Amino acid sequence: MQTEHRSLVVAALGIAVFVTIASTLPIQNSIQSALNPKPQSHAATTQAQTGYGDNVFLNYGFEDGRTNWTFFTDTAGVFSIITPGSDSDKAGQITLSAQSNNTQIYQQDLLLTSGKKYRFEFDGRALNSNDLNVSLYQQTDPFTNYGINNVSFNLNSNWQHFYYEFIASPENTVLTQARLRFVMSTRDTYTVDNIQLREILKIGDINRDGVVDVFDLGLLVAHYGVQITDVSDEMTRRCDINMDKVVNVFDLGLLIANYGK
Ligand SMILES: [Ca+2]
Ligand SMILES: [Ca+2]
Ligand SMILES: [Ca+2]
Repeated sequence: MQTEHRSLVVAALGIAVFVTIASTLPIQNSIQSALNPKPQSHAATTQAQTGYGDNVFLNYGFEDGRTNWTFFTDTAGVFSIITPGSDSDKAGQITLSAQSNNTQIYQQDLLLTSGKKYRFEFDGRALNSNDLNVSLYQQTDPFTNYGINNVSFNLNSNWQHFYYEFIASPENTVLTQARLRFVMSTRDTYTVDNIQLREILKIGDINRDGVVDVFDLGLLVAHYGVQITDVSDEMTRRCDINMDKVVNVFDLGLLIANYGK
């Protein structure tokens, strides 16, 4: 086992050196363009992309009104459908007219597979720039967290696109009863649209073009050794394939294991 691991590291580093050299050659331009990630366009969020599975949410953009979404408030709050949405006809809006300890919209019966990597995304805004907190958990007792644990998203009065990537947990379980909820507590008007949760299909496909190849390796090498912090950009985060907060040999090993796929 130890020997196998060492061999992998040696092989990985060999390829890393190759890519470092290759990046000084004409291929540099291609690697550079891959380094400039495509903007988080709204168009990209409304259709399946290569390298992603299907969106697990139904009525993800509120075009069917409130269908599939459940609203709860312990105070004076209203869930309504407004128009226009961020890039479509409709969006979901929660108007909270008092401080609340428990106001939420959620969708449940979401199907996930533990150990798989997922990307959660949505468009959001809040008139007075308050936070939305998101959790993904088992909808029944014991309410096990499935990978998004009360994560705060800082909304402001303009539409912004947010995302969060995670590995569904716990291990070795089919998560048939997942619920994702948005929780809001401060008096404000919150609007959300294009809510997505999709499996990232190809481990190591850092630039998300559907194949794991030299361009992904180039990106990983370019970010090699970088620690992931709250301010890290998306591409740096993607290079940390195993999500242990540093781009290192383990990420390289995962990429190489999937190389050419
Ligand atoms: Ca919409
Ligand atoms: Ca790729
Ligand atoms: Ca890592």
